[in-house]
Amino acid sequence: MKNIGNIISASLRHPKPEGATFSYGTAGFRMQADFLDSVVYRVGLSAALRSRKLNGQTVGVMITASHNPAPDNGIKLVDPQGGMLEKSWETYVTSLANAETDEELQKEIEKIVKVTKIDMQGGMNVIYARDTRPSGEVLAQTLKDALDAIGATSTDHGVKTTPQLHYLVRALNTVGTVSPYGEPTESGYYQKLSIAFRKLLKEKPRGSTVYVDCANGVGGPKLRELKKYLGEECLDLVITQDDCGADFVKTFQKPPPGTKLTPLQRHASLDGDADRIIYYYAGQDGSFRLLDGDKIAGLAAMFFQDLVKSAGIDLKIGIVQTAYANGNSTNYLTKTLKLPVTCVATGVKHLHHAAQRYDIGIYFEANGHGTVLFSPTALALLETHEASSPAQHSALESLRGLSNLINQTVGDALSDLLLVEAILASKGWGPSEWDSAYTDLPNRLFKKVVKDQSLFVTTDAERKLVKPEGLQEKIDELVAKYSDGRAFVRASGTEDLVRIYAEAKTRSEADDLGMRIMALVS
Ligand code: NG1
Repeated sequence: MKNIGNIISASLRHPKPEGATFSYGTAGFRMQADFLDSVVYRVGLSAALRSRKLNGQTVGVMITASHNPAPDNGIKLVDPQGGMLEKSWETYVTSLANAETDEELQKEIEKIVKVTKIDMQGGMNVIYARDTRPSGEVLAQTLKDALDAIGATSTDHGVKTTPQLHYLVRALNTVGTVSPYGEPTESGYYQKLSIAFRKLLKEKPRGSTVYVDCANGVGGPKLRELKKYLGEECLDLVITQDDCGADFVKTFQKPPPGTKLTPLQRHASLDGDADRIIYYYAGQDGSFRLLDGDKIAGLAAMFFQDLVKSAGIDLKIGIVQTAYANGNSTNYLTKTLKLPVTCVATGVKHLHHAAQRYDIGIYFEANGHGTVLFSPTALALLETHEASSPAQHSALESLRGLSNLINQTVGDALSDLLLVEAILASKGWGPSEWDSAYTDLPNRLFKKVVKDQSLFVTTDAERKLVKPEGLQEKIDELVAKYSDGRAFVRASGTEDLVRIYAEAKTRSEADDLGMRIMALVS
């Protein structure tokens, strides 16, 4: 390989911490930023190789640790259609990250080129961006070092939300094709979303007020930018930068400290890189109400089902959830709406993949990561179907608008915010009407640090433990004692610990079940 000398000599500036083991998990590589330098360098090399493998199509690299604490950072790859990196390549990236010496690094690169049959003659194109973490700038420089050394053409897109980078990758790779995704710029992204939103709001331009906490992250400045394109007559966004964000609100089931909730006023919280959102509000009685990813999925499912019916078209709608979905949300989707629900392992890549099997695939994790995917068949039908009544015409127009409004590459807090607001405006609903579809079963989510999380092996979309032996039986015995009891234990893919989830008919039962299972885990 002609640049191998450059690659190895630049690698000397980015040595791997001795003995460290890295793995490309559900969110790419994520850890304390101080340990990331060599990983970032090698991810840069991987991105260039991936681009070369795909004939020079643009590959994306995002530097972010989402909701993790500020001293952490992370890095992940985006494939040319804007989705997550193809599974088989996670192994290659991991092997590069773990090469102990520069000789090993060279061998691993040559192995990848050989095994994946890469023709190294030709261009490599990579774009990258980062969130607002202080460590991002230096890591971006390391990435550039790798891309220069291997001879890739690269563009630094500076600070972006994760979904914006996914958008840019897809938009760049579809310029001049039959289905261009949008103008490949940040303003192209805002234009696409705001035009679709304004169209959807056609008869009801006066939007409501939403207080959006942007978790002190990149969502803040980007939402402010989007607000300029939307115009206040469409939606009155009050943007705040609390330190907590979606994860805090979801985990502790309370508003960010210092946030006062006025009854029926809606609030939303994003996470650090703006790829997830949850809503919440205070009921008439002042009690805190969470409208999480499950509630968003339910709202979207109900709305899409109505629109497809009104449009008189035949499209299969399905929902994808994980084991963390509230039991009553699954009941609502399957029993009230009578729609198919698939349960998959945690991590958006699993949900995204499963959602692609439907014409309209709605996927949300309970914590607010998610989006709605339209299959090529669905998009073609929406394009060509001729309405035979004004009602059909209006439903078709709404579906077309939604297909542009919703980020098709990955869950996107900004796009999901507009999706929720478009549905609420269309129905004339506030948060309590939305919330009334079903009542969540009380639930608790615990974390426990254990000696070795790899000893916890699951099956059945992570709902059952296969190992440690005998533990699942003990969990089953406990669960059977609680009405509407459900619980599971799994190793986190993003932190070195085990998560314990429990739900039951009453708050005290859910707490009790969760605590008892906590005591079983070591
Ligand atoms: P892990 O750490 O594997 O549980 C967490 C979230 C996922 C997802 C990933 C980031 C929970 C229970 N888990 O995964 O839903 O958001 O981080 O991709 O919220």
